[in-house]
Amino acid sequence: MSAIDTSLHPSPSGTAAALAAAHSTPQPLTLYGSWFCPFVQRVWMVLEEHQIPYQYVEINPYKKDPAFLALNPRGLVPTVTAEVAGKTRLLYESVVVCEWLDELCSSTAAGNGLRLMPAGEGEEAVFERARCRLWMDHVVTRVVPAFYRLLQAQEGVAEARAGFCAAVRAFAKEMVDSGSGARGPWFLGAEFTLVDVLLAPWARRLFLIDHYKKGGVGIPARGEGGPDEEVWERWERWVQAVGERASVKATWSDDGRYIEAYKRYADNTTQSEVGQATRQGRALP
Ligand SMILES: N[C@@H](CCC(=O)N[C@@H](CS)C(=O)NCC(=O)O)C(=O)O
Repeated sequence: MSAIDTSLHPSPSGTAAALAAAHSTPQPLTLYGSWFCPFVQRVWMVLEEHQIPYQYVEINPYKKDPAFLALNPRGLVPTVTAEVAGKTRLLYESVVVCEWLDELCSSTAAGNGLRLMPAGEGEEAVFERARCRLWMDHVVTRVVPAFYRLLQAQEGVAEARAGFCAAVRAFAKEMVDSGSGARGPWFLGAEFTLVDVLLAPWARRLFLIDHYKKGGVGIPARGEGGPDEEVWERWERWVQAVGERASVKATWSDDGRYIEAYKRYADNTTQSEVGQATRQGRALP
């Protein structure tokens, strides 16, 4: 398709460029990614959190190279290959890959022993893991689609903004209601988990909506949250912590590059699968 987004910068910039360069030599584990892609950033963050060896290979998923399609028939990044215990493994879909890598890395000697899901036995721990999965699902099925609906909206911006804010508010309210804020900024308070990882790339991209959409994201400023003041303060605290997280910073290119890359989303001409699904009111790929 000629309108496909192939005009993107071919490689990461800023801190992500340095990180990609530091991970350019072949390793048993390879992440095929694109610097601009938030789904890739999830997986890249998990690798950085665990500090295990990996190779980062930049590709343009819009070009649908046959060699890439042979790895991932869906033709999407992130895609990961790994040699594990003498077997060649291949997986795609960012949530699946994040969960797989978190379990794999936490059990390998090369890792730093981190676990990005609450550990432990017993009903309480089992429930806490399930609650995390519920809010991971909320991010995937509610917040992320609403982000694209708002970014791509040409008409009905106010409605799209209200939809996005409602999805974010539900996430922030869960953090308030669970009392996690007393322990730390993350969804669970002190521990950084996959719930945070799954939403962080879009939180970091909120400035694109402020840049492109008149009226911006629409989250009330401090002191203007009315009855939801506590909820929006909790959200702000979480967003700020995301911006300061080392794995978020390390995988981030220059702001200006994202502004260029997301222009096609903002004017709703992108031919990406996510963009087309949003335009057609379908579930995201
Ligand atoms: N559900 C997938 C979505 C991945 C995705 O849409 N990646 C984009 C880049 S941000 C892509 O590869 N797009 C290629 C295309 O739209 O043709 C995941 O979570 O990994």
